[in-house]
Amino acid sequence: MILSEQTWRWYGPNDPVALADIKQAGATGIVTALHHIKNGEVWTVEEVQKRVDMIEKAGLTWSVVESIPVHEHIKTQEGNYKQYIENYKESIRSLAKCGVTIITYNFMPVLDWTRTDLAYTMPDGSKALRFERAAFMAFELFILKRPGAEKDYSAEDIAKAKARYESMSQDEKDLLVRNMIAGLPGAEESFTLEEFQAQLDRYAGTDAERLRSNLIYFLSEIAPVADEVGAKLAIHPDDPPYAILGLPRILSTESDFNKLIAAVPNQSNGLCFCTGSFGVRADNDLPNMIKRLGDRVNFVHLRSTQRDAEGNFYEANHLEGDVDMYGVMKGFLEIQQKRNISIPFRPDHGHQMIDDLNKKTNPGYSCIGRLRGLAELRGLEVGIAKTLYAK
Ligand code: DNO
Repeated sequence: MILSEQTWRWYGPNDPVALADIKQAGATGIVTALHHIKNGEVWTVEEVQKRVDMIEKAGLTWSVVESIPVHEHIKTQEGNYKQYIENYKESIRSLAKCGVTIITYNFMPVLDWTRTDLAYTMPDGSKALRFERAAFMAFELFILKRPGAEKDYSAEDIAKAKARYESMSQDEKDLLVRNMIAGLPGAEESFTLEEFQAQLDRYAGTDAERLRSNLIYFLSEIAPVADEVGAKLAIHPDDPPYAILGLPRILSTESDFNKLIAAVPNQSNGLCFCTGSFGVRADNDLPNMIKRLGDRVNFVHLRSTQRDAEGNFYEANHLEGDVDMYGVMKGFLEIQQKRNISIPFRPDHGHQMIDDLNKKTNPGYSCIGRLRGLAELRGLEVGIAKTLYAK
């Protein structure tokens, strides 16, 4: 019986959650990145090895990189993008030399994940991350004032956005701007409003097809290197999984991912199956998707969201919300038995709760909420595995 590898995201030495805490949470693998190295630069063997040693000293293993950021110029194929791709290859080689062979990345233009509210109070007093559509539209239409944005919305939406904008105090507006563009943890960039609009403008000539072909070019360059050194790539889906801010999005569904595999069938070309990102779309059938894509799943993020009819969603407890976590876990176990390997997962995000409510934490990445998530997921996994596979 093969069980998955329990991992935990750690933001490095400045993370308020220490490696020793992670050990107590019962995870064995660390998911991290060299956040101090500038986007686009090479991760040298020396820097990688230093981090490996730090993690191993705590009795843990560096299992997954999340992420080597993809430089914006690679996404739009401008400027020095060829050099940045060479640097990316070099980083993959350095990691593999130090035994770190699962590499997560994303190809979302400008922003990584996006939420409007980082402290949405749940009925039990814990705080969750939330995407509120009216607040998002208010930001886009009335704060950022993105040229042409009105064309993406109905008159009814615009009226809702206006009412929402008018209901906000200046402090609430400032907070919304910060939440949107000052960079959630893991996002490597943060901007002022002017810089942000300038970044969006860079995509004027890059529609979804163009972005996809730039991703395919990038993959066709790096996947052979990953194959050669025994590394596995894991692209993270779009979050939220649809186009926003007039930017193209190309990894929101199963068919988006299948297009990448058809174009770049290399063994190393794979997926980070994120139930929280994919799960925001009701048309993504997660338990069947994980089974069908199973041969290409190199890493898994487990979390659930709760949608409503307005297009809002918040992050639910791991076993609640819209995601059929039982079905996903069953599929996940099945693919591991079939492939005869243990695949890492991490409890993705968690509510800020209990003592963490009084601490400064990384939004979504406080300790206790993720500890709860991991404990629930671990129990679910063992329960299913013993029922199905124990002899
Ligand atoms: C958010 C994360 C993302 C993810 C990147 C992967 O919590 O899931 O920031 O790490 O998109 O490149």
